Amino acid sequence: MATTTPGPQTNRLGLTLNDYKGAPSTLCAGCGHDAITGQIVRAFYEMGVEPHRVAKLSGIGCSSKTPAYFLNKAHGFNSVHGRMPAIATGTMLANRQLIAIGVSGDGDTASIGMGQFVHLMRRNVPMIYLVENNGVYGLTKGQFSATADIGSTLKTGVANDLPPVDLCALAVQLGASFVARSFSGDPKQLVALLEAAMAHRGTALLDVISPCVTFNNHEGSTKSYTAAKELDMPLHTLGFIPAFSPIEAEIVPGETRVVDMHDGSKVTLKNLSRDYDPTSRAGAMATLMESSGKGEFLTGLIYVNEQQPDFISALNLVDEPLATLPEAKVRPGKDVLDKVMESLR
Ligand SMILES: Cc1ncc(C[n+]2csc(CCOP(=O)(O)OP(=O)(O)O)c2C)c(N)n1
Ligand code: SF4
Repeated sequence: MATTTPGPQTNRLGLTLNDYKGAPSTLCAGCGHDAITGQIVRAFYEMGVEPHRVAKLSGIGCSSKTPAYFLNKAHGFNSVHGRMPAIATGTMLANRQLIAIGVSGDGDTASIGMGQFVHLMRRNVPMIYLVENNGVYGLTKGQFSATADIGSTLKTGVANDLPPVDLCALAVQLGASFVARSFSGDPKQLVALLEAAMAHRGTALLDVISPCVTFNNHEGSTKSYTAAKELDMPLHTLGFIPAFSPIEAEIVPGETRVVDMHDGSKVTLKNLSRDYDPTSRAGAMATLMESSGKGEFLTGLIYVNEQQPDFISALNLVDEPLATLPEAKVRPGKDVLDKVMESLR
């Protein structure tokens, strides 16, 4: 009797997981960044996003190389070190129909790119901003970055004595409307957060601890794989229900909190030990301060605000993306610009 081999699984667009993959990675074997890439591929596949609707953006660093390893058919721009936010802002202003994902490193964001990061967060530019946070500059061979914890040591034994920048606390303070922290070694949580970030309209910051196995995975590092696993304190177990899934799935009995996303999707948060409300900005700040004081590393959805207008709505732009707007409709029009130029001769 003839047997049929089952075909590859497909998502709601009829695409396979392979359709969301990129070039083979050239990073060190075991790098946390590659684990994150795998979850980005899965999240876009599960959400059934058309790859050509995605804009991948990055700066410079091992982390900033990773957009080459997912979504081959998406648009991509690899910018100068720390300058990805300006490019991302321009991209989204020109074409709001794109889904933007920026991948950065802790050096790229918290050191050279800090000024750009600050303004992207306060503008609430609609995009996913993912920091692959390993506490060091991986590409330039392991110097401390600004997110390294006090007392953390380099491979050589040199200790860091400067206080770390907490990117989540900074993002909440600056006005980002979705702030989460995760770990490259927790695929289930990371996929749920990525999917929720995709459904969110505004800046979704994902600060993901991603151990650098070559320069920051030794005893004495607080961002090694073992340390992250030991210190990790999940705020809640997370589930994400996209708007296209059956709605019954949302009703889970017990101490469950459901956050409604603007597109009808739901994030369900099942509290573990603490009663946590991710919609309170002051509560998010207090929780972050408390956990860093205790040396814990909190993961989960820390803050979300679905009401805050994103940068494009705040600017009151026309519905049609600027990228497709015919010249006749652009203001100031050509005749006005010609007159201005003439007056400057
Ligand atoms: C303007 C500029 N300054 C410095 C560098 C050198 N440089 C390249 S990558 C990098 C840091 C990368 O660290 P991080 O963003 O944490 O990414 P990782 O490699 O750890 O993923 C630096 C300082 C550069 N390329 N350009
Ligand atoms: S140097 Fe570190 S961050 Fe860079 S690829 Fe290797 S393990 Fe990853």
